[in-house]
Amino acid sequence: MSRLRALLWDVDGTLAETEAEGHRVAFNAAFAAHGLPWHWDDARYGRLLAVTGGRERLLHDMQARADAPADPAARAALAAQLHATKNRLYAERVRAPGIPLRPGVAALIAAAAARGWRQAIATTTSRANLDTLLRAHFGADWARRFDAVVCGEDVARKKPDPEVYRIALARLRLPADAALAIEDAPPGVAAARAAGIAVVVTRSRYFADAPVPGACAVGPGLHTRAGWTPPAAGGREGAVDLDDLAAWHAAASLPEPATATHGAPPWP
Ligand code: XBP
Repeated sequence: MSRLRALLWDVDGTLAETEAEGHRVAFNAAFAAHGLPWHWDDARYGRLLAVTGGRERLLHDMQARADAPADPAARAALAAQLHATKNRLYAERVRAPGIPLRPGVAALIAAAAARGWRQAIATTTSRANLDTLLRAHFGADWARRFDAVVCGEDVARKKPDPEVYRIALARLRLPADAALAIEDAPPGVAAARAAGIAVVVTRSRYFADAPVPGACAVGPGLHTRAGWTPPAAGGREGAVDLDDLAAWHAAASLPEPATATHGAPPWP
């Protein structure tokens, strides 16, 4: 029987496909606004998503650019300016034309609330970007839908480090085996697993085929019970529901939570 009592939601790629037409386009507009001839095409951006956090992504990319400032302080200052501009432009895009929630997400959040499950946000994105996205979909009081909201600013180290998930569990006052993470990207899956939490993966645009070792279920999206591994039981049609999540959670082999020593991030 499943002990599942809480859902821990990733944001970018999981709640909404924010990366390609949201963050990526806003990064490119920020480069132009700062007079830089830089451009992140789709393929490059997909590779850069291995680096979580927009400012960290910028700093990583600058390491390979001869025209980036050589001085570390100047480089950090430029990254901070670009990130601030990107976030402003991202917010404009989220407001109009808007970025929809992925199909099935809103219904599952509502169903979990109706069943009394606790819910948290566990994201590496900035609080302002999260606020803009969820305000657009749930209104100014969006945070009332969640019992904990943990963002990039709340952690010393972003995913794949498990800190964001550990903080979410602590704020929910729940053990790891009472929660299920919903993720789309390998760094997020690794973070949840290292915190001892079972993970369901909804495939997203940039991680359609990425290996996600340890996920207890992998499928095309929460809007459909078709195409999941392992299959959703019972043969009925429709969206993934709470019973599907509970069944996958019950069958998951839960990882031992890693000790709180931080592993090295996947970039220099
Ligand atoms: C996704 C990310 C973020 C966004 C940009 O986070 O890696 O870095 O691409 O966000 P998650 P910021 O999947 O954990 O929601 O610019 O706000 O850092």
